[in-house]
Amino acid sequence: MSESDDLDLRSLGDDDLVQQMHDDLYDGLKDEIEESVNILLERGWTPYDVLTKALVEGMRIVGIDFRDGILFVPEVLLAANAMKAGMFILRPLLAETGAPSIGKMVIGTVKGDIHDIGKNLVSMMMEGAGFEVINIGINNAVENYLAAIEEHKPDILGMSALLTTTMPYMKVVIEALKEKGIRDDYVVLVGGAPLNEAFAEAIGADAYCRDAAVAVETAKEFMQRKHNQRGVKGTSAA
Ligand code: B1M
Repeated sequence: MSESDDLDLRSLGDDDLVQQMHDDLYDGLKDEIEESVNILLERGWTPYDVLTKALVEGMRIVGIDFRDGILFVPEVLLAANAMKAGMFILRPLLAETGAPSIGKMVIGTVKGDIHDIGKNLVSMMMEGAGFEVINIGINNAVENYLAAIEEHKPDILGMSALLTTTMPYMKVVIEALKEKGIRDDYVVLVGGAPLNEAFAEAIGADAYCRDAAVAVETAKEFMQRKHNQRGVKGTSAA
């Protein structure tokens, strides 16, 4: 039995509750995370603050102890499950802008990689910003990306990789786009903890996105440029 079983989460002040959520995430306590997310929302917290201050920060702590060999895969899986349960509640709230779609993105984690929390977070934030997002999941081979862009005709292709061993696969996908002569039809954005700008440039992506907020801003900038280009073309043709 965990400490949280006999703890009345509602009796905690906001700071203590957020602290407790970090502990509950660490312990993989899905029900407690769901309850706490709902409590914070009832108290008027924005979905974005619940996501970043309680869930993402909690997962950051899990990541440090995973790296240091204090937590192991089964425990991290439980933490990830709890995180996802919290995200599940927040997703529709973040997406609730009612705004017309400002662009379309296909996003997936690359082949050999099953990490999906960050990618899902990016999806949620993009939806919240008014993008239509087609999330093709994890472990995607080139063929999956090609099939998805063929079917959905997005403006943006997003790729995620969390492992140093899988990040080179992004280049494989970009090369495949080049071979098909369709590279320039899409804005390619990449992200994931081990990446950086230099890597994105080296593989021929359009931009590296450090986190979900940067992904949204970057995507918006590219969409703006696209609209401006259209505007210029429209003017000269007229
Ligand atoms: Co894994 N894992 N893991 N893991 N795991 C890491 C990545 C690691 C850094 C942990 C560590 O050692 N410190 C390490 C990689 C080391 C390396 O490559 N150098 C690692 C390892 C080694 C492994 C295994 C090999 C472990 C093993 O089996 N021995 C294995 C590999 C499995 C595989 O993929 N083939 C493995 C497995 C797992 C779990 C299944 C247990 C679980 C994943 C569960 C899931 O995702 N459903 C897991 C987790 C949870 C992690 C850590 C702890 C947390 C990742 C996470 O969710 N972060 C991670 C440690 C870490 O990153 N500090 C680790 C929270 C998330 C919000 O952040 O994903 O970075 P992040 O996403 C951010 C940005 O990066 C960016 O925006 C997001 C939101 O702000 N972003 C994008 C991400 N994708 C983007 C795409 C975009 C734009 C921005 O497109 C436009």
